[in-house]
Amino acid sequence: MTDVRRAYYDRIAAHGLTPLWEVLGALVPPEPRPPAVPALWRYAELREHVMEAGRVITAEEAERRVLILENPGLRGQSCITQSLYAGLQLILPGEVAPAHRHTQSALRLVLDGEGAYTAVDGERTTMRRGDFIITPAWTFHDHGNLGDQPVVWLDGLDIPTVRFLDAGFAEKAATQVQSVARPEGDALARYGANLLPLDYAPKPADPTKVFVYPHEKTRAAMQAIAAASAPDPHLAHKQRYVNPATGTSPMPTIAAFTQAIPAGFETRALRSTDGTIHVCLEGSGEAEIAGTTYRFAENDVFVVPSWHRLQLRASRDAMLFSFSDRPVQQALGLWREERL
Ligand code: 1HN
Repeated sequence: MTDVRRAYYDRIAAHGLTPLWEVLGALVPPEPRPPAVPALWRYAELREHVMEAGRVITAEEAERRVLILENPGLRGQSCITQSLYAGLQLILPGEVAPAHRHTQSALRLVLDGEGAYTAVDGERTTMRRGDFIITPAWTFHDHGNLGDQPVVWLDGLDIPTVRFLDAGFAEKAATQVQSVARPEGDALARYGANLLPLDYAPKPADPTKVFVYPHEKTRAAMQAIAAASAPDPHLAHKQRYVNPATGTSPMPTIAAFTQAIPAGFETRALRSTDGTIHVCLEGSGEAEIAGTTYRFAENDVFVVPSWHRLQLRASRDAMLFSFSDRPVQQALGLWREERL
């Protein structure tokens, strides 16, 4: 840079000004250049460290005893992509994670152990492996473990999105454990059985009142689909979780998907602008992300950043759960996908 320019930049800096032409290329890149990098977390290697958290702090003291899955390209920022947060939460027998609410939306995917519950706005649901559970924005939620095993699940939240918008609010509930207002299964019966109350008229961005998507049902549906049709070249068998009352994503900021890949099948490369977190629920295989191969097995988590090519191969019949910020991008007209 010339001395004339340098001196000029220094002078205007004192007035809160800086030249666009020095940063234009980085501000408006020809295609996404996410700072997040591809990464995989092997549950078999993490499990002992997660259990150790149970000896270091109680759930009550921690409020939420979670180890954050921090993207290696975004260390110190508590996120797995620029828009999403993910972590592994542990709750030990007899513990409670106290009731609170916040404007951040959360999902849980149950990975290990049984006997815990999550309560959302006065209704509990027993957490079983593979269950997809949501706590929409501003709903009170607490967790408890009435069983005799440690229970671990993956949390996914839109924390970085809400932080970016400076729209975060949070508060603790008056009591640690919410009183039970409705029996278990009530929301599924009212809103998740191809039936709706007559006076229920949700707005398009309202989260679903169905706050648990039992794995048993998802698995049965995916097996029926896989048995009835050839896999799609790019997706194998992939379905999106929906708000059954509107057909939109369960929560306005996070989309979630289930995917079945038959043993021996390899998907063609695909890339999309929504950086996506994947969890292997069943089986095993490989994810080739922008040319690097990651082997995955049960409970492993891997992240595919925006616009990175993904190819999936199953060595044993695989079932993957995944989530991303796709509904945000679609609402803003930004989402793109390329099938190669
Ligand atoms: C939260 O409320 C939970 O409810 C988990 O289990 C992780 C991370 C940041 C902020 C709130 C939960 C969270 C969280």
